[in-house]
Order: sequence, then C-alpha cells, then structure tokens
Amino acid sequence: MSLSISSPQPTQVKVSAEEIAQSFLSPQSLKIAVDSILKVGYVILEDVVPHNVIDYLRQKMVQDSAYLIDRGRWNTVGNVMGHLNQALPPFPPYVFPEIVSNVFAAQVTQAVLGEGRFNRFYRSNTNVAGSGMQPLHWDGTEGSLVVNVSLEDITEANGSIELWPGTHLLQESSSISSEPVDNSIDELSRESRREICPPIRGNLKKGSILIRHESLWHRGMPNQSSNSRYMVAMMHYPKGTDIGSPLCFNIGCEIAFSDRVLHPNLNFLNKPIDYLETKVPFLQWMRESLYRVSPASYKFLKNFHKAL
Ligand SMILES: O=C(O)CCC(=O)C(=O)O
Ligand SMILES: [Fe+2]
Repeated sequence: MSLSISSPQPTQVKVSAEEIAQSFLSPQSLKIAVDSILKVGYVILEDVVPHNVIDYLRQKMVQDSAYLIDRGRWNTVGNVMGHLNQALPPFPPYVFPEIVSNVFAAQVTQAVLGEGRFNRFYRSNTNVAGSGMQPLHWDGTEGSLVVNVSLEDITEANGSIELWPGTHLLQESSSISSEPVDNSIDELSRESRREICPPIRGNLKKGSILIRHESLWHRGMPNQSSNSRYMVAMMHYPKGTDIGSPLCFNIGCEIAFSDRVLHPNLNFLNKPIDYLETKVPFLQWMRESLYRVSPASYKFLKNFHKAL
C-alpha cells in the first residue's frame, strides 16, 4: 500500500439525513471512511450519535469522575494527571445501542477488518480541566481500530486528541512505547516525523465518532477549559485476535448488544458491578493514598521498586 499523505485526503464523513434515517452509510461515504483509515490512519464520522443519549450518559459520568478524581486513580498512559481512564456505568439506563453498537462505526470497522470483527473494550478517555500532556504513544499492535465517541464539542481548547497522520504504517515505531517514555529518545523520533508530516488535532463535533488505527501515534493534550472533556473509547479487533475477558454488564442491557458478532464475549450479571472499584485491596489503597498526598514520592518509590 503506498502512502501519499501530502495528497488531499478527506478524513471527515458528513453523514446525510438520509443515511441517518436508514442507519446505513452510502457506498460513497463508506469508501471515504475506509480509504482514510487505510491511508491516514483515522476518519471522523460527523455527528452520528443522538444528543439526548449523550447528555444522559454524560451527566452520570460527571458524577463518577468526581469520585475517581478524588481518589487520584488516573490509570492512564504515562499516568499523567488529568487524563482519567474512566469506567462507564454498566447498567440500565446508561448503556445505549447508539453508542456500544453504533451502526455507522460497525459498518466501517466491518469494511476495514472484515467478517467477525468484535469489540472488547468499553471505557472513557476523560480529559479533566487543567490536565497535562500525555507522552506520545500508540494503543496497541494487534490491528484493532479504536472507536471514540465525543460527548461534547471537542476542540484544542478542551483538549482534542493529537493525531500523527500515516504513522500507523510505520514499521520501526519501536522507539515510541505504550509505557511512559524517556523524553530525549521520544523527542528524536517525534521531531523527525514532524518534518515528514506534522500532527493534527482530532477536533470533533458533539456526537461524532473518530475511528483510528490502534498503532497511530497520538496523545492526550492539555484541557485548558474549565470542564472535563468526555470521549468514549471502544476497540474493534479482527476475528482471530484474543477475545479477552468478558465485558460485564447488568441484566437489562442485553438489547444494546443485539449484534452478537460485534459483541461475542459479554456477561450479564444479576448483582451490582463495582465498576468504579470502590472496594480496593489494602495495599492498593495505601498506594493510592500516597499518590494523592505526594505524587512525587509515589513515583520515586515505584521507580525504586522497579530498579531492585
Ligand atoms: O484522551 C485523549 O485525547 C487520548 C487519550 C489516550 O490516548 C489514552 O489514554 O490512551
Ligand atoms: Fe492512547
């Protein structure tokens, strides 16, 4: 496959009212989406998720992030403060087919990954006001597509994701890792790539879906607004990759997952799911408390432990 990132490449699909009404992308829209993912590494399907669904989910997530932020459990790439890897409520009425089984996203990932692709991830990249910058990274190397849903208008002001066009095609990307990286090494690869093709910002209108190759270089950027920025993240894997442990939901959510090809590994439970991990083992609690009181001491002890 030849890469010509200097040639104009549409990376945005404006889904028409007719396509929305039929829950189906036209062959032309689908082709733009597929070509863009293959050549540039991402595509944006503009405003395809109903806003009432988004608003309902978002208000619950705002409450949940307040709880998680209080515990200092960022759990994100580089453990950068302000980038919260947030679990989503796994019970009715917060699990929506328009999000977990979005027909437009499913159509695109099917066209790129083929029959039998499936989702094995469901969380939010929550970018909290005042956040820092993540290290440049990729999310994986198993050939999956990350499906991000914007729960508000996202621009540079509230920390839109930085994307590095074409980098999913690089073979020798080993100097960038999914772990926190040494800045000097990282900077070298980053700056030489910048000269070939500089990054762009993945600005998204509310209800848009960004589909990006998991190996595309990207990073979470500072949120300079006064509100958290919410972006749901799912990952669609090609058939044959590890199916992973089941995603757990409460009974009553089954209807949102009626496409069993996209969701082959689900567990519907009849008991409360501690999705915010309110009950943590004592040692973890100690670590989190230390992190809250003094992130620097926490990092020092963690590195010290690693070096032993
Ligand atoms: O929130 C973002 O903009 C990106 C976050 C991200 O890439 C990650 O946490 O892996
Ligand atoms: Fe990432």
